[in-house]
Amino acid sequence: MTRVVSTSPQRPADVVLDCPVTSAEEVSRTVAKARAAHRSWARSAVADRAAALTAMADVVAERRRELADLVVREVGKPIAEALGEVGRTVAILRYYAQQCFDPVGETYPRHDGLDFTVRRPHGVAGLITPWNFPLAIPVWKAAPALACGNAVVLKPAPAATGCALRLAELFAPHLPEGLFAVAPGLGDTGAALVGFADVVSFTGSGTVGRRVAVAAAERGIPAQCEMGGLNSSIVLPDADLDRTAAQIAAAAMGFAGQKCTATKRVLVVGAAADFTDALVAKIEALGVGDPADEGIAVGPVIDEAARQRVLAATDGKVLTGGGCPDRDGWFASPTVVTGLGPDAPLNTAEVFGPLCTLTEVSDVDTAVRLANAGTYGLVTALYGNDLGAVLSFVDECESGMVKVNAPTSGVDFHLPFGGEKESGYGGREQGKAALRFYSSSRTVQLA
Ligand code: UN1
Repeated sequence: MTRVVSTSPQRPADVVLDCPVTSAEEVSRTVAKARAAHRSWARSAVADRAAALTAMADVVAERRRELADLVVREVGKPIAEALGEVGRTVAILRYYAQQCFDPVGETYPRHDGLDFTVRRPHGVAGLITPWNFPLAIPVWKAAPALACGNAVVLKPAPAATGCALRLAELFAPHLPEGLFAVAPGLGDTGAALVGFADVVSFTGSGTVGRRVAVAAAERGIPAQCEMGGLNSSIVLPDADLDRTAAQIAAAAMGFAGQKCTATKRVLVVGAAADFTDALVAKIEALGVGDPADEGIAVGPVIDEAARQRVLAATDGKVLTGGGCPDRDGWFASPTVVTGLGPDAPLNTAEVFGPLCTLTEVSDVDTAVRLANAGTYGLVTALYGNDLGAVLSFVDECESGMVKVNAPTSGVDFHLPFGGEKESGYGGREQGKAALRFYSSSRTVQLA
């Protein structure tokens, strides 16, 4: 029988979790139980829902170190970022606890009656999540779903299933039975979940995301898919060299570049020599090694296949990196390459790893055109102080999120998150946008 096995990327012999996959029949039963739990949850007082989300926040905060250590062990995220992720998870839960009290709906008064809208939960939210934010992504989907009165069935990425099961254990005492369930598994389990849930939210690859969207459309249920990026950072001649290089180094290489928001293309307007030297120096100064050690910014990639993909994709003139550091585990060296045309594979498809391209371009319009080229549209950053260039960039850029003098990676949970084109489908996540996604509007007319 196929099993879900997750191992530590820095110590591949360390098996973090080994459990059976959830069969389609089990998924069906779990969803049915969740739907029953949702019915009374949807009728509960908003104060009770807020209290449950607050208790979930408190338990994550109490277990901060334990959870961060598990993230480090299971997915190889450097400890500083893992602690940051736990903090973000707590903040998301508190934010949606607060949102429970917000007014919803519209009123249309009439002298002889009243028309208004209310929002209703969908039922069971099927969540399919990646391994790279093993706490924050499940929670930024689950918290608004629960706040709206839905139940949740979570199918985590196999490589991060240990984190998901631990979250479920910690949440269990604070939620009605069956309201938050985890269905460990591979693709078949995810497909079964899309087949039974009432609303689906997915983060992962474009190939799977498109399948999820089609399957959801066939069932007539709402779906939201976040599917990666090939994010550019554009550097204008007047950008603060040191600060910009430091931010791009972290955005490209932090957590070994394994974020859908990571910078994959650096577009330098004008002569690139000084900026290139500064960027290479910042990247070479990043600590590479055991993600459990403080001060390490770049740990391993998730598995051997990911490392092989990084090595195979390395192309062009290598400015720094190339190859692997001499250590056990799935390490690849932080790598910057240059001299590649806009249609080269590395400038057109996302490689999840510590690898980015650098290209010198003559002017800002060309940079924005290159950033817009291709099928992705998640996040683009511009570094510089020319207000006219900034405003035209904000206007012309074809991505869901635009950053000015700020890194492509790193998101604020109270702001809408999501991409254009093949990066995102079905609307934004997080913030108030998520509350709209996890509920539907009902129009009421009182004559
Ligand atoms: C971040 O940049 O902090 O899967 C979050 C991802 C994104 C989340 C990025 N959905 O990498």
